[in-house]
Amino acid sequence: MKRTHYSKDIKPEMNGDTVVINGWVHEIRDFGGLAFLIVRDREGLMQVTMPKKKVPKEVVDKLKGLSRESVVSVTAAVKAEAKAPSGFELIPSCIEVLSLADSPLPLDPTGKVPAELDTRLDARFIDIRSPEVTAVFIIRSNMIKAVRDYLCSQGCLEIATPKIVATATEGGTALFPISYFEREAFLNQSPQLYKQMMMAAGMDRVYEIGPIFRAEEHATRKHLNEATSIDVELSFATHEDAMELLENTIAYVYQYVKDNCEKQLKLLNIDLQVPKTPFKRLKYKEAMDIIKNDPECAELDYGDDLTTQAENYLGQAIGEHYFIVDWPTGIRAFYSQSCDSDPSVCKAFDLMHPRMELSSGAQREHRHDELVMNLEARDLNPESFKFYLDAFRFGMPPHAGWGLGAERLLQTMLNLNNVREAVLFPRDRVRLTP
Ligand code: ATP
Ligand code: AMO
Repeated sequence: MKRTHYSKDIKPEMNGDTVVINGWVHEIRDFGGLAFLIVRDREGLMQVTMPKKKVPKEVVDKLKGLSRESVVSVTAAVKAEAKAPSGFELIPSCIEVLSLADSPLPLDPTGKVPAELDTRLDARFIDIRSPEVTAVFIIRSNMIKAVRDYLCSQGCLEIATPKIVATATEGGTALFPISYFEREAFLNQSPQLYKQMMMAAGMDRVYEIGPIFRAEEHATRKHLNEATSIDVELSFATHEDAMELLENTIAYVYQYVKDNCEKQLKLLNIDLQVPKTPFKRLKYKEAMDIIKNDPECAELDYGDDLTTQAENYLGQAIGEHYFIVDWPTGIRAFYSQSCDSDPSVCKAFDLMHPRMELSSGAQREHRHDELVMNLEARDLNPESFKFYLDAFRFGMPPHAGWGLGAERLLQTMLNLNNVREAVLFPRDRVRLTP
């Protein structure tokens, strides 16, 4: 049963070698004298060919009662065969049935019978078996590895911060309360306060890839209630430095996926174009001037946050990744630093993909007294932020950073219709299982 090869590692040149493969029964085709068993593993499909005269009877007999999606281990000889899909077929000397699958199946992983996303998510473990869905998650794994490799290469240390917290950080969305012994606590919306505190701790450049929780009430194609955030914070850095690291991270990830996931991209029919850096920087005011041309955004004024319609209109006008900079101070989080020359504008930015916002960031207010004023201006109580504010009293370097939604990055890279397709087990307004 010990696997010797994944499907992708078997080559026609191995003609005559004996291999052990493990996987699921993707298809059974029995033509009397000749039967084919298509076995699928994580990496692809393999054809097990059984000319009944040449294969021992006890092996052929294993086909009786064998159902699709059963788990098998097959010991077989490799035979180069130009007519087989991968240029080889496997002639079995032993088939072990490790787990017999019930029927009917809740879902067809061969994709021949299409299913709605909801039905797919209900039977997610079997949905993920389909080669296209597996490909999405192989790419996700590569994407996360690329982010780690790149941020490490840029001198960032990986950190882990608490997910059970006492305060909100992102004003716009609601918190999930939990009971924490006799006190009220919340699931974290962002590692914001903690990554900033790591600047006071002297960690200099940090990143975290971790869960964030947001009580978004509505169902959209880009919002999850549990998402993965890629967070970065850099000391002695400006928002310009943070934007540069962000655009380079995006370009690196695209290039890495293009180079390492060729097979998966092909399966998903994606011709991945690595975005060119530097990305366009559009001032919020300039963005508003463009949006004004859209009659559906007529009610939007300077000082408003961008609606989904406005984001879409802008995205179509620009057509590639871009930054929106120079935001009105009033609509950005308290930790953003305003511009010295004009405090009504702040050093915050959003990274946009034509389809949606991918990331937000800013140069932070690192001066204690100004930070307290920012909190008060937003009717937030500095007392609730004492543990955070203390970090600004005993030596806090200037710093900047960003948060990038991993699912949105994957969704836009692979042109997935719904952000739920970028998560194994999405959590939304109605979905708590599986
Ligand atoms: P962020 O979480 O950084 O705010 P976002 O892309 O969700 O990122 P928002 O500013 O929250 O950006 O939202 C942009 C627009 O998306 C909103 O103006 C609103 O039109 C729409 N939107 C945001 N949240 C929801 C939601 N939960 N349901 C429906 N629409 C939403
Ligand atoms: P923000 O609230 O913009 O900023 O979040 C950063 C990024 O996280 C992703 N994201 C989500 N993805 C899916 N579903 C959601 N409900 C969801 N909410 C957020 C988006 C978004 O751009 N503390 C700041 C970051 C910073 O300044 O460093 C923050 O959390 O891709």
